[in-house]
Parts: sequence; C-alpha cells; structure tokens
Amino acid sequence: MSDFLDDFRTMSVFGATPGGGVERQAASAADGENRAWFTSWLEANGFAVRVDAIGNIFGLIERIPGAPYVVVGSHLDSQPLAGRFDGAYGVLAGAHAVRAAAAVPGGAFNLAVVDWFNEEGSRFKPSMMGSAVFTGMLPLETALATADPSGVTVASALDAIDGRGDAAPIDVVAYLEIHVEQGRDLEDTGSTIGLVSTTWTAHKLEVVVTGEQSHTGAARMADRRDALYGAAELIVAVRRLVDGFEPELLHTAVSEMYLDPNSPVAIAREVRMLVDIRSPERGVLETAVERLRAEMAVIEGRARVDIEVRGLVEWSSGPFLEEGIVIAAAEAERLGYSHRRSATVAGHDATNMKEVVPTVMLFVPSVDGISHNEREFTSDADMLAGLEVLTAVLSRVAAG
Ligand code: HGY
Ligand code: MN
Ligand code: MN
Ligand code: MN
Repeated sequence: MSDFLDDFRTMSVFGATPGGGVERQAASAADGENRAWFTSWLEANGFAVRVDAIGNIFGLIERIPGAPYVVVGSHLDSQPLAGRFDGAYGVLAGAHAVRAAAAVPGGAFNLAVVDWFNEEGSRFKPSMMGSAVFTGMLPLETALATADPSGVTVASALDAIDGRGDAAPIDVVAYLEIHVEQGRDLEDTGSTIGLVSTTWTAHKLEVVVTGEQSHTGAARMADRRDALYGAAELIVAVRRLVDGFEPELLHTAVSEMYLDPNSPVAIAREVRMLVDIRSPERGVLETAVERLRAEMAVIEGRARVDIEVRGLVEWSSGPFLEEGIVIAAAEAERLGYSHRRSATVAGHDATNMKEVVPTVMLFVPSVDGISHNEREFTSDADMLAGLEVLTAVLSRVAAG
C-alpha cells in the first residue's frame, strides 16, 4: 500500500519546475505523464479505469453491482508555472480515501475517484471544462472544438496524449472534493479544515478593443485609434472598480491579453483581453459590471476605439448543502481538527457538481494564502489531516 506522501512526491515530479512548482497545463505532455501515472496507480490498487469523451478519468470500485456512485475528485491540470498542490492534492487524496473507504465492508453505494479534465482553463477556456461537460453545462462538441492560442483544439490535444475515451457517464449520488484553500483565512484563524459553505459569483468577460493600425512615429496623434492605449485605460478602470465598494466585496483583474500586430513600430489595431470580476454578492457584481460598461463607453470616445464584450463565462454564488457541512464538521470534531466554514472565491469542479448532486467541499490551509504560483504550499500534516477527514466524511456519505 503506497503511502500518500510518497505518492504525492512522485506526482510532483511530473512537470516539476525549478521553483518547486509544476507546469502541467491541460493535455500537455506533463499532464499526459501524470495522467498515465495516476491511471497505473488506480489499476494497481484495484480500481477499474474509465475515461470519457472529454478526457475525465474515473477510477471505479464497484462493490455493489448496479448501485450508483459517491464520487470524490478534483483536477490534475495546472496553471502555467504554478503550485504542485492545486487540484493534484485533491485527486490523490480522493484516490486514497476511496481505497480506504472501500476496504470497509458494507455501505449503500459504489465509490469512485475522478480527475476532471482542464479545470484550470489556462490553455483552453472556460475553466472547469471537464466537469461542465459531465454536468451538461457545456456541450461536448463545443469543448472538443475549443482551440488554444496556437490553434490546437482540445480534441487533437487529447488525442496527442491518448486522453480520450468513450465511457458513458456513471450514476452519481454525491460528490466530494478536497482542495487547498488558495486564500489565507484558515492560516489567519489557525484552523486546519475549511468546510466550504458558499462560493462567490464570477463573471469572466472576453473583451476586444479595436482601433486602427498605424505608424508609431509618423501618424499624427489626433489621427490615432490606438487599441493598446484603450486597453490600458480599460485595465485601470477594471482595477479601480474595487475602490467603489467596501474591502473584499469585489475582486477584479485583467489577466490574459493578446494584441495585434504586437510590432515595435505599429500602433495596435486589436487587443483581446480576459476581465475577471468576482463578488460574494450578486448585486455588487452586477453593479460593478454596469459601471464597467459605462467606463467602456467613455474610453471609446477618449481613445477613439471600439470596445466589445464578446464572451462571458460565469458561475453564480450559492450555498453548499448544509447537511454535508454538518457531517464534515462532526467528523473533523471527532478527529480533533479545528475547522471553520469557508467561502470559496476560486471556482472548482465542485462549483459545477453542486448544481446537480449533493456536494461537500473541504479546504486545507495554504501557507501565505498564495496559489497559482510556484510558492504555493501546504504542509504534510495539513494534507494528512485533510485526507483523514475526507475519508471519514466519504465513509459516512457512502454508508447511505
Ligand atoms: O477560475 C477559477 O477560479 C478556477 O480556479 N479555474
Ligand atoms: Mn484547483
Ligand atoms: Mn487553480
Ligand atoms: Mn480552480
């Protein structure tokens, strides 16, 4: 029986970066290597492995023929140059928890672990793609046709790592996920386990600023329609939205940006950017988006550009099942771990799954609250504490 920490160290080798992080973007070679290792671990530990058409990997332990499944999971893909804990911890902890819970006879349901494809949405947008297809929120064909900035589609990227299957969806009665907090509340309050009770609302706007290409030197200033200047004004406007609200009621960022022609002696004709806006209160988020649209109109006049919102990915805030939180609190208490209710600002596959089945999400502390960064860190003790509580909650839920 491989020890959890040994397995985690093994997993952290795939796509390892010099700063102690990983680079395992969805369907990259490193993601493929880690998926292959995970698949062999599942097979070596008595799981039946099923891969679906969008590359979600399921490890099944069918102890009651025909019974539905309690599923535990997260994601193996990472952001570029990111932490080795985000997602991967939850997939491996889920696998160990399922293996331990399945070793105890009885129970009303079968057990499964899942690696959701492309949770991060860094190479292929949107985030949480694999669980969105599984829950019917995103059509499979749309997901497979999505291209990365170099034009490679999800379908061909998955084929390149032999990552597609044809498994039919399994019947899920409940979903559990454990994840590093990616924030600092647990650390600041000295708590070991976060009981995720609600998620913030997120709007991700794909915005295109259109101007006119011209000569950076020769073109008269009054004639210019500089898309990069317009984009710069928009970036500042997005950040200043936050100043109009109480602290920690609104998070905004412009994160991804492409400009054409990106030439040293040509004024940009087009800038494409991703605007990320999140709030715990839907009303605050809607007010912020209204204010931003008003700012866009002003910037269009000032920079003589056109600004268009071309796409929107969103998920709405909402509570997690209270019954699951109560069970998780009782198990953390019984095992002697400090715990508190947490809100998640980051999206997770549990954000999708809670819309279709009873879902329980747990957090363990992130040192300095940092994530999507090689410095991301969670201690062995906290990882093992989370695994212990996850296993206990899984056993309770799977008992029916
Ligand atoms: O967008 C998100 O918050 C998710 O972590 N990908
Ligand atoms: Mn994650
Ligand atoms: Mn992430
Ligand atoms: Mn995430």
